[in-house]
Amino acid sequence: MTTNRTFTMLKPDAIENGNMGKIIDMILQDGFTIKAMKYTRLSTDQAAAFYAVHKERPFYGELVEYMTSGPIVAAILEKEDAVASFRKLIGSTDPAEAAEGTIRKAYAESKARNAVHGSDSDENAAIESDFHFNASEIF
Ligand code: FUP
Repeated sequence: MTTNRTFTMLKPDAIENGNMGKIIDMILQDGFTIKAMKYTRLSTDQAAAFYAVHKERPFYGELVEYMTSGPIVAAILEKEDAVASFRKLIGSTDPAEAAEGTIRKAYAESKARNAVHGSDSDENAAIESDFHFNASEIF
């Protein structure tokens, strides 16, 4: 079953490079509405838990270190077929492979510093949203 919500984070490189506003604008222009949004910084425990699925991958340590290196923006987004639609908008993990017009094509630096996260399934979108937001923070 597909739902109409997904979860995103604008990663430390996006904030550091001053691309926060431009990326949020691309998201809104693509037809998403914002259900929840938070400017925050992940602790090492939070980042390790969020990326636990990648624990065995060689880049896990660096990924956790990078994701805690500066503030991020976490958000819940709504649109029809949100997960697939947002994955299309952000583009491939590797910016060298990301299609023209995608957020990663425009703003990602590398596979690690790739500007934005997008949930890869409805199930993970719900888990990741719950990880960052209480029911009272979602509108
Ligand atoms: P994506 O779903 O497109 O964010 O990509 P993956 O699930 O494959 O990877 C999760 C995160 O791991 C990426 F956002 C960035 C990081 N990563 C690396 O740091 N190096 C890699 O070679 C691949 C992924």
